[in-house]
Amino acid sequence: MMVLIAHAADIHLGKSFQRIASEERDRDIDEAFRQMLDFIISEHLKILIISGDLFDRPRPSNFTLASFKESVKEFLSSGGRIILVNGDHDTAAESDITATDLVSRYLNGVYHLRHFVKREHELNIEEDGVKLNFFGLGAIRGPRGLKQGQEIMKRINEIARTEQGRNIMVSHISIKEIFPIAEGHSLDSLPSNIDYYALGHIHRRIINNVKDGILAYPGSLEIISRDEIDDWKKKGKGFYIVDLSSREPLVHQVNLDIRPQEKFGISSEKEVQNLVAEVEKYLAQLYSDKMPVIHIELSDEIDSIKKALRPHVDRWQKQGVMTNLILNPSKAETSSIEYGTSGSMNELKIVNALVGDEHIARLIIELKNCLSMSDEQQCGEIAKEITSKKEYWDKALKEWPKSSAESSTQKKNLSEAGLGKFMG
Ligand SMILES: [Mn+2]
Repeated sequence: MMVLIAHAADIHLGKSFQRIASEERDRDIDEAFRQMLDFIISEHLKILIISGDLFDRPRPSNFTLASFKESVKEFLSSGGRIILVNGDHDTAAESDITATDLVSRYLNGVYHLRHFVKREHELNIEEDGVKLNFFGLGAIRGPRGLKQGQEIMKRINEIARTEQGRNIMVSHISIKEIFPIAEGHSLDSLPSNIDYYALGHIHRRIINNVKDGILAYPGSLEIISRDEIDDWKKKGKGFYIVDLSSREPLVHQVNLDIRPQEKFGISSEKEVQNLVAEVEKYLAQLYSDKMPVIHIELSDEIDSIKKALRPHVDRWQKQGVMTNLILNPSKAETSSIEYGTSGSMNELKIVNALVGDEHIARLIIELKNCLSMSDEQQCGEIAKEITSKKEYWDKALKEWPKSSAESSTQKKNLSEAGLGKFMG
């Protein structure tokens, strides 16, 4: 007899790829999710773990919620169960209930573990005579997140020790040793007596032996950021099927058929013909029934390159290729690989480079995080603090009118050239 469960993470339902500005591209996430569920149903699996970031926002649109319900209908009605924790993307302010709470309240078979220790009354799962114990640790926002996470993991450690069967920790956290540029927990601080650490947050695929168990990040289900293209080429995108029949879990990687993506770079007008040839070669060799997304990074001579590229970009678009021109990628481009929950060093660096004041930069990041959690009162306080820095604003306002006038002319030229739509 086999004890098999599916494990996915970082699905980001409802994500809109603003830069590509195509409804078809936005639908890819839903399609990947459905592809996964079809596979799980055809393999007769009954348990799907989602380790956070099921939704891209704490308040997804009604359309996204309805589409989720439609996607999981067949799996749930055939006796399937979905076990969730919140990720940093679908965590709301304390005062609000999250979309994951909503779907677990109103859909039978969906369980939201929250930060928790064990709920026998809700989750008494036995597969082929093996008891499965699920322990949850969702994303915790704010500066105390790591510390609270440590406390929850200590409790998990104590309870897991006394359990029979298989212990599965479902969590949305970053691990320092695996992803050093973000703040995270150390491998050492993870609870012991766990057979399978079902993790989410890092969008790459990782499988490691840790303590007495296996730690696994299935990675994001689709390519969420272009930083993930290299990992997708090496390891694919999709989810895991985990065999818990024996004490040592066996992890099988399942790859989904997703839209191909490729990155190109150019820094001089002289390289345009080369670049066009390179792109044409890539398109000709592509083996996929989906048209690709191509990202082109322009790092210098931007205006002249844009102009020279325009007819080619138009032609590719007409063929159905989705293009994303990135201007000055090193200067202003933020990366959507997941960072720590209280803002990352990279994010701070980027905002600081724009505003030239680290304290203001920290406040702006805090305000951004606050607004995405929809806690209006707290956001108001942060906004007040930002606007009260009189010295900074006096200086900044003297310097700003010039640069904002420049950028509005640039915008106008872009839309006249018809290129605006590629740069959304
Ligand atoms: Mn994520």
